[in-house]
Amino acid sequence: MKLMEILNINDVIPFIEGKKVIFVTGVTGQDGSHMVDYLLANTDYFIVGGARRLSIKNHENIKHLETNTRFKLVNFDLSDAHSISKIVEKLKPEYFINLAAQTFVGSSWDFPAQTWECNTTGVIHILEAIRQHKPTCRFYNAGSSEEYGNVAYTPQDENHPSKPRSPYGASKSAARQLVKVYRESYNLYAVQGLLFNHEGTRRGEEFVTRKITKGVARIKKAILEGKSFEPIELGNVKARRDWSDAEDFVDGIWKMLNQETPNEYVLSSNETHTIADFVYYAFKAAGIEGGWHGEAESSEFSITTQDALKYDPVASVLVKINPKFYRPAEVELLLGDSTKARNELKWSPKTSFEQLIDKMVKNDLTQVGL
Ligand code: NDP
Ligand code: GDR
Repeated sequence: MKLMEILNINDVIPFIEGKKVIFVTGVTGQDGSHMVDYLLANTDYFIVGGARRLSIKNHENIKHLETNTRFKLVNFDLSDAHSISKIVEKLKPEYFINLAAQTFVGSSWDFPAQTWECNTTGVIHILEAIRQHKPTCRFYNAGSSEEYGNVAYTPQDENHPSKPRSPYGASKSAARQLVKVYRESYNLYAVQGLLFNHEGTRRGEEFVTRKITKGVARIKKAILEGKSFEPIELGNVKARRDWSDAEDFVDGIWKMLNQETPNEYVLSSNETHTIADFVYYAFKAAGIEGGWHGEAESSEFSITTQDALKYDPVASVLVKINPKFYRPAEVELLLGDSTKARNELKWSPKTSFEQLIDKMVKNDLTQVGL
């Protein structure tokens, strides 16, 4: 794979002269890479993506953009106010879409200060840069249903109070207040969407959906090859999430950025499922019927079809619980109400829960050569 160069800001200038620019951060991640694809397909803007310089590049999600003449990468780190200011001053973007963050809720207890630095202080750096250098730039910051936390009512809409349960949720909640303060103080078009979980084939491997679909592919391959396999190990499978397809959400983000007045919107599927349900449908998508039995930490998911006859009871266990994946505090139930976005933005998700799982499992089966 040829590796895309990450340019310094001054080296990007010749490419954007006379062009209108959108700056997107987090482009090596799931949403950022889908956002770039969406903007290249649906707008005429030149897209500059912000990416960190790493010793070993992680450009898997954007490798298809290597030769695209409307896309360049620039060095970007949320923790560096000076370079963020320079980027806004030199690019003078029409839109700044911030999809970079410390995104893993589980890690936010291990790195609370770094989570705050990226997800909250980083947003102040961006807001200040926009205020000073390009106040007409429209700004999107990625907010999260994790801000709701220990929910007060169900389903959760834009009016639901902020009750975060993790340093991650708290960092996003504080960022929302900052975006609102800058919007009201300086009349900026600055919005933070309230996005429920969204997944897909570019999802990071430690998030539960991708961990499951990759595990399903690994186990399916082992079964087909007649080999033994280790079960997938999960934490709290009783938690409920409102899952959608990330590709549907980037359209909602773009619509939020293009209203007459800036406003906050929930994007969600308006359905909730347990992690245990996700496991069931993921194995089903790979042609493996299984069932849950046992309670709490001794729950197991094992093969229930006649395939099971080929295995001894231990070898037929597909998923088991490992308490190390439990979190210090859990968000037990998330269910969105995206009526406002559906009515005002004319947005709705296109991919169903089962279609999403099917797509992710098929992709991971292909990746293991099936
Ligand atoms: P990913 O984890 O897939 O991507 C995160 C991106 O942020 C990566 O490109 C990562 O770069 C980059 N990043 C992390 N730290 C820094 C930093 N210090 N400076 C610059 N870049 C950094 O996340 P998603 O695409 O899933 O999420 C996008 C946004 O949406 C995030 O803000 C997330 O919190 C939020 N969100 C996501 C939801 C979801 O379900 N996916 C739901 C609600 C909100 P690198 O590749 O170098 O690590
Ligand atoms: P979440 O996503 O915390 O909702 O944050 P994640 O997939 O990490 O967890 C979802 C739920 O699954 C439970 N779980 C496990 N989670 C992981 N990662 N690994 C496991 O083994 C496991 N077992 C059970 C978790 O406890 C949790 O209840 C995602 C991120 O994309 C955030 O950035 C975003 O803001 C929110 O979604 C909305």
